[in-house]
Amino acid sequence: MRVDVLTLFPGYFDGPLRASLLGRARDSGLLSVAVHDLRDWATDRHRTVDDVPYGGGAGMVLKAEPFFAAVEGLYGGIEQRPRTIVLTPRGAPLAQERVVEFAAEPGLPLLCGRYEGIDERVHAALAHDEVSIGDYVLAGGEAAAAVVVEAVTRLLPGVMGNTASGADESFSRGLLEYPQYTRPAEFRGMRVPDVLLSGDHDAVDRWRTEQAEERTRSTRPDLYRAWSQRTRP
Ligand code: 6GU
Repeated sequence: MRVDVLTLFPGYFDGPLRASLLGRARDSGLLSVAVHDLRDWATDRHRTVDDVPYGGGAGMVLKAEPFFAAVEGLYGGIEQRPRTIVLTPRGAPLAQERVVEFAAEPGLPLLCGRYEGIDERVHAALAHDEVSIGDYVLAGGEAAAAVVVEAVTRLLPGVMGNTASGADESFSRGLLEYPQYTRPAEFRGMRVPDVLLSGDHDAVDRWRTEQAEERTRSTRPDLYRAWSQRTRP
């Protein structure tokens, strides 16, 4: 998988792309990420990438030209670009279903906006997907782009062995994870539930399902409603 990040803050990605899973995926050649400074495609002496909004109002808007020039430069033309993602608070909230689709693409251009916005013609002519990572305000799309890269990378064949699949299934099953424990059986007065020490695998499965349901019901009523409607129509 080839990822191209377009950003005003390339330095933002130095840490996340080297650490842990992403660092290993890149070292082994399963993932290649190139982080590009949008200013490299500005054409004036001051390398300007933003301008005042037509119609007035606060803040600056990222210009269309550098994004188009970058995509043309990187892929040899707009038409040849892979599935292109714009990271923006107006996008659809990222969910695992979409991550699975992204992971099947040969390449992903990730276009990072600033909060005030990007010229609409970038959205209209370049974006296949508009992605947000939640209902809160970030200064720009960089953190969201890092989230997309990490979520996608752990699904790439060879990156995680088979340790991903189990946990992913339980998420796509529509429930949050059940509680996990490891040794010791008692820690500072807190005991591991007896059922987990019982060796009764059916009882363990029942307990885990109950716990997952209860946890989902109390912290994610939206997921819980969808889950109960799916299994009990
Ligand atoms: Cl993708 N960008 C910004 N600026 N804020 C966000 C976001 C993205 N997703 C959630 N909040």
